[in-house]
Amino acid sequence: MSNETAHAKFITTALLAKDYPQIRNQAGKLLPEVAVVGRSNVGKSSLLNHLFQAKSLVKTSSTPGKTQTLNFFSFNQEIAFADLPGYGYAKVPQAMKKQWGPMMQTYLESRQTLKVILFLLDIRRIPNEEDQKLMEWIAFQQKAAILVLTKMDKVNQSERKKNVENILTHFGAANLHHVLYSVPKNRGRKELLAMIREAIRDESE
Ligand SMILES: Nc1nc2c(ncn2[C@@H]2O[C@H](COP(=O)(O)OP(=O)(O)OP(=O)(O)O)[C@@H](O)[C@H]2O)c(=O)[nH]1
Ligand SMILES: [Mg+2]
Repeated sequence: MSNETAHAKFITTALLAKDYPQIRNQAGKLLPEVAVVGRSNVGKSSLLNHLFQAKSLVKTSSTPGKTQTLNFFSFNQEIAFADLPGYGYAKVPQAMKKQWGPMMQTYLESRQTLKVILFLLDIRRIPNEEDQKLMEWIAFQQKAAILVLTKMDKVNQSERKKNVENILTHFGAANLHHVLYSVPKNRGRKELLAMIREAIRDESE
């Protein structure tokens, strides 16, 4: 576990672009933003709590569809994070499903400070059509993406290796930056923070 201290703060919740916050550091500079995307229940909100070393700053649930709005946070006066609602869960109400596409598209296309997208995928799953489409769209927008394979504690070491290869092949991107993550086993935090910082540096050049 990294000893790096974390000072995370909840900023606000938003649905519409006009309500997105301007998140600045003490010097008044806008913070680069990292968005967390992926299907419902993949562990987006849990990952943010773990990154923040906070127990329940970000609301999580074992029931898919917990996060229904865009939720903004600041981390160490350094990085802003947006926790986004998930997709692909059958039991989520129809009205919410309809809202998801436009809400995501507006955010991903119009958010000026957005630098890096964390794309979460359960390490036990093969990316489906929805996952593929989202990944293609991210590539098309030329956004920096980091693939985070979540819940690595659920598979043994040999499955782990096989699954990672399978997933990368399905995305058709063997060179995609990726990291394995586990909240209960405390794995991946330090690596992911380093990858995020590097990606932000690259985007700012
Ligand atoms: N075993 C294991 N379970 C995890 C891990 N990360 C998250 N979970 C569990 O997965 C479930 C969903 O977690 P959330 O963080 O709420 O998922 P989400 O992606 O934010 O879901 P939505 O808000 O519905 O889109 C919860 O029961 C978590 O405890 C992990 O690394 N390992
Ligand atoms: Mg969530």
